[in-house]
Amino acid sequence: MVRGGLEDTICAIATPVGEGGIGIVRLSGPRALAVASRLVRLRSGALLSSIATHTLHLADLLVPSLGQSPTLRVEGAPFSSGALLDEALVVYMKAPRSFTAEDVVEIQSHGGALVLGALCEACIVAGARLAEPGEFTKRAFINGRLDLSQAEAVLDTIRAKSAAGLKAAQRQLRGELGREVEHTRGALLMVLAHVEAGIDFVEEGIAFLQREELLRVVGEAAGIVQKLEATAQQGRILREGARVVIVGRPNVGKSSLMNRLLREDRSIVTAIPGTTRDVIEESIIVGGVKIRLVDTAGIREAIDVVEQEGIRRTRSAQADADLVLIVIDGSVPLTGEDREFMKQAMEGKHLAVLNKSDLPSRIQEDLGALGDRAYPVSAKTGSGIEVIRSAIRAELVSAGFEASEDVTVTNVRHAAALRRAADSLQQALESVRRGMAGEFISIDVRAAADALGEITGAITTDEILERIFSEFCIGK
Ligand SMILES: Nc1nc2c(ncn2[C@@H]2O[C@H](COP(=O)(O)OP(=O)(O)OP(=O)(O)O)[C@@H](O)[C@H]2O)c(=O)[nH]1
Ligand SMILES: [Mg+2]
Repeated sequence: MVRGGLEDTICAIATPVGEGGIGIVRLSGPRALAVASRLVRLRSGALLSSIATHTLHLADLLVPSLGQSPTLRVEGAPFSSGALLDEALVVYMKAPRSFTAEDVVEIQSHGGALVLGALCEACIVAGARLAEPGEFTKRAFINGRLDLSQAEAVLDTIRAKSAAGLKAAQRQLRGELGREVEHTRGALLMVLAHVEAGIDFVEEGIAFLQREELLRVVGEAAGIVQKLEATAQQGRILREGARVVIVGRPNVGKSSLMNRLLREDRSIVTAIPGTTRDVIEESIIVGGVKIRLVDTAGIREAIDVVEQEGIRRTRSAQADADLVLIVIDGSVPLTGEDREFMKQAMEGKHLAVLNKSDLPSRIQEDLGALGDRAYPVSAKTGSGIEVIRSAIRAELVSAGFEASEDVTVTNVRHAAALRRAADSLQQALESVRRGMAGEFISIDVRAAADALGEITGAITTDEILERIFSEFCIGK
């Protein structure tokens, strides 16, 4: 990992652009105090270098001696050496007790864009360099103050759009995710050491780790990883909403159900099978959860090209649904198409809706596994719709989740790494069960440990760091 650049002292405006009562310019790096000393004159007359760490001091900010460099220009207007820029409060935070774990000086001046811009310029003249996006947080990570998941939580905290999102980011910022992941990775590395020792000594026939013990430790790790991964899905649904797709054969009342749930006539309803030919999407809030409801074309042997395309879209919508509502017309006997549907949809998360309950039921047969999860409704009269609403919500957000204080994974990168770790651990468990050689087991355990290491940054590449920190803005 490139640790270069740390010898530079960086500066940036740390507060948002625009007018504010105060604005902050932050300096971090080995020369933070020296740079600040060139523009800060304490009102007390003391030297900046003599103040106690973490104490606040009133000061005048002066344009530093410009030497050979051209005049400092603020919006075209020249400021010469020694000119007064503003008055400010200045705080020095001695390494390592600062956000970056380096020497930090924060200058709190008035919050105008011009003042802050000039102040930043003055810091650069005095020897600092403008920070790159996310560079302060990156330094905190490189200096070991934060693990990578915590660094990302800084960004999530800044960007949080909902109370649930903020809560999750704060837990991650406290390092809870990092600790759980590192603990699991540690267990896997222990397994790895044993298994690899076993490989080396296989001739002597020494079993370094009993098979049962191996299954137990790897199984436990797999359980933790899966649990974390599950929270990622829940977290995403709470933050971004869920996609609920309505499917069923033509004319069963999909569009009518959609309109009922939306409480508006969004989708066209007619008695002609094959009315809906495209995917129709609309958002609703159900019990505080945002839902993107999707009405689709009924699936049957398509009559024309338009319908074929509609059906293709139905299938793709169904494939990336968080929940599928299978609509069945209860007023006519089940058809082969209905059964086909039920079979497919049951592979993922689904609810069965027995529509047209205002008409006499003609479904005599057993609905199979759908039976106890089939909700009778009438899209025509509205009966049963509220039950469907709460069932949808209950399917999407498990009861214990919102109340729980457990670690929640909210970051897409973390979720992807957990997915990979979970897959590798399943693979490893399979190999152990089948009595495969240690080499095979260790490959997968290693892959899982590495995937977990990416979350905390224990294992990481410059490319990953680059991508993560470039999402930050300058000053963070
Ligand atoms: N009696 C009764 N009729 C209904 C009910 N729901 C829908 N219908 C009727 O069934 C017919 C088809 O309704 P749609 O909502 O267009 O059905 P769809 O599944 O969207 O049909 P396609 O878009 O063609 O796939 C219409 O004539 C509706 O009035 C219901 O609950 N009871
Ligand atoms: Mg329709």
